[in-house]
Amino acid sequence: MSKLTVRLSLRELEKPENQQKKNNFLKAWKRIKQLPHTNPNSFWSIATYHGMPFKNHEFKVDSKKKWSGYCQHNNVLFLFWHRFYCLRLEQALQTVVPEDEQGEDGEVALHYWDYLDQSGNEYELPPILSAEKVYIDGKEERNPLLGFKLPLPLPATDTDAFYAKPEAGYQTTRYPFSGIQNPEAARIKAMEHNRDIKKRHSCPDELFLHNFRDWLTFGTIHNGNHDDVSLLSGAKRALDNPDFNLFSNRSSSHYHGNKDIWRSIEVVHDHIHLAVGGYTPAIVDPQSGDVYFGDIEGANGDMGDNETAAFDPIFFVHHSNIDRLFWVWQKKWGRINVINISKNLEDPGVTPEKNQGPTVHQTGKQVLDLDTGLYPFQDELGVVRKARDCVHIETQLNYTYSIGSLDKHDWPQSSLDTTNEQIEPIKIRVSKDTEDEIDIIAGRELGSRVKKSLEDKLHHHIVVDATYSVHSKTLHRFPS
Ligand SMILES: [Cu+2]
Repeated sequence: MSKLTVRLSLRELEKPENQQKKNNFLKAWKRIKQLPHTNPNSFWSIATYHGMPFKNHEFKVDSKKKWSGYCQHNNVLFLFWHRFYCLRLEQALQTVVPEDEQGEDGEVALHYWDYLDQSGNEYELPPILSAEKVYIDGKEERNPLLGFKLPLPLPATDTDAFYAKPEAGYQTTRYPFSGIQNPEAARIKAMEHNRDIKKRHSCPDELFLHNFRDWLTFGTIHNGNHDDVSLLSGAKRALDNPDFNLFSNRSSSHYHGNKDIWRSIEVVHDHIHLAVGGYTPAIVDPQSGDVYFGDIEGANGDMGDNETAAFDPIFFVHHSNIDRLFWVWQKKWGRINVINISKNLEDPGVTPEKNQGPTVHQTGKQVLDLDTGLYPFQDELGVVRKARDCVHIETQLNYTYSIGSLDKHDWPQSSLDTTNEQIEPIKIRVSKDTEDEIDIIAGRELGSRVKKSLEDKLHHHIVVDATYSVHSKTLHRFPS
């Protein structure tokens, strides 16, 4: 197996010893953006997986019940789908700066934006996300992470015409500006809004930073109620929850959880999207009577909506960090090999019709689990990827993360022994040469202490089948 790809924080990337890595990262970004849109490794191609342009136009909408992008949100597959998504982008970056061009210690990786890092000027953006100009191979160039100019239009469908970009050449937009282009009346309002911002503020970047700081420190207004959970404490609360469903997604945590105690990592993720893109409550156009999911008077940047968020490169350094926090949770709770998704059908995070609606190749009542196809991701043989294929990022996917915020070099062994009533037990066949099946707490990695206590119980030595975590035939649920 080749060397593990190591993803660093964008601040670590600024260190003198990482200059080659930073250069290659920027160079790779520049190149995937320049590839022809027909190239599968082009940024355009990969950005289109997430939302617009919609894949399955025969879905008649009911915009809240169907989602015609591939991305998974509000459900138990959110973290898995985006894990493969980040990997796909990272592979494209590595393709355009091949190994022989990378130089010593210049490995290309999808580095992460550690916005929860409280160790320095936490309320500033890492320079690589804000600088107009950067150096690539010694030449000053426009920073490829600032945005993307779409080579093709995003046509309006009956699902989500509001976010369509009817003309090619649209430039992605961030707070405090608006990128609304459709319909024409809405486009004109957005243009006026943008002109007004520029007229009144000599430095719109400061408005962006101010907004970002507000989200980071104070939380925000939801349905008129002030939510005073800062992003950092929200993330800590999410990581403290050993139940995968509750940790992973907004639908499950809203259903099960006490809102004051638990918080899913998806909500933390949402807040960064809104901090970068802007918040957009629904309004009705007084003239046409059309309902818009956005306030044209305010900011409406691409990161604030699923339809176009992935066209802003910042999306991927954000999701790399969310994926890292997923890995931190896995390490903390001993789930680096096995993750148990609860199939409680009352949980709205489990069936598509109760959350974002079915995506392409899904049905509304389907139960989402470790074997659900994560379209459009495939392995080398063209087999559709599943959550089960991306549980262990190092052994299954060959990458890892540096130690960032909320992470520890070694989680205390005791965390593996914590029991929690909410967790459904599963049976794991621990050895090939015994037929015994042992009940252990769901998803818990078979750490040495657990192994020892099982051995004591069974009075014989346990040989752990190394493949038990990734093959369904050795992993059974209790019949319900
Ligand atoms: Cu996202």
